[in-house]
Amino acid sequence: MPRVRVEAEPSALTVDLDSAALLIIDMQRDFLEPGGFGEALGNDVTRLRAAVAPCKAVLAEARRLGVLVIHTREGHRPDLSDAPRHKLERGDPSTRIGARGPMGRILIRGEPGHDIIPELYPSKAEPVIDKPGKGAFYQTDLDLMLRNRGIDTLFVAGVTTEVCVNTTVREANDRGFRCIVLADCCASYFPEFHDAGLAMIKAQGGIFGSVTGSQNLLRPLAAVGNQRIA
Ligand code: C5J
Repeated sequence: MPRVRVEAEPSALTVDLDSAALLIIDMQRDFLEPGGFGEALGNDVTRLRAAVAPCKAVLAEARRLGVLVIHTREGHRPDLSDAPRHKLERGDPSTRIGARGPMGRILIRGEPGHDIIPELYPSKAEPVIDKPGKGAFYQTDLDLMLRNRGIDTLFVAGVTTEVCVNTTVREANDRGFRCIVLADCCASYFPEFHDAGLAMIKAQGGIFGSVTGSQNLLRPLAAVGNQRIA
């Protein structure tokens, strides 16, 4: 597969699409829709919607070009045995993790709210990583999966920018993966945390990774598609 040049901050990068993957983090109903975990914590979940359309566009291009796509979901076993006590004790008891809500038990695997939003629903071929923590590498087989497929670069999208996206990027960086975070494909309940989360990644010469807008990836991907069709 071809290489593409991606304009990014702090500097442009060349990416071999054979060794790149699109990682879409926690685009779950529990975070993006009313009645889920995000709202239970007092957040305005509509703030996350801005990331959906750009994510959808990048997902479509990745699928078209055969770039590996991996989705993640944050959540816990129904018996809560994989959830630390301090996490379970957060918030009002009637809306905590495991409590019943309009989309089933909050942040519990197998419940409607835990699943990925219909707009970005994984295809059968796309691995879905169920993670008990914020980071997608913690207690999952993501690292193994990426290494088995020879992946060294991750295009990162999802929610929320400063929590699961940032944690995953930091984990990935320590494990030797190059991260290119797609700014408009990420979102936060707190716009200032979104901005700060991205700033922290790209500061100091890209201490955790690079940041760019989805258009800066879509443009070179579209050009690849045209060359291949011609
Ligand atoms: C949060 C996440 N915010 N996916 N999870 O609790 O960022």
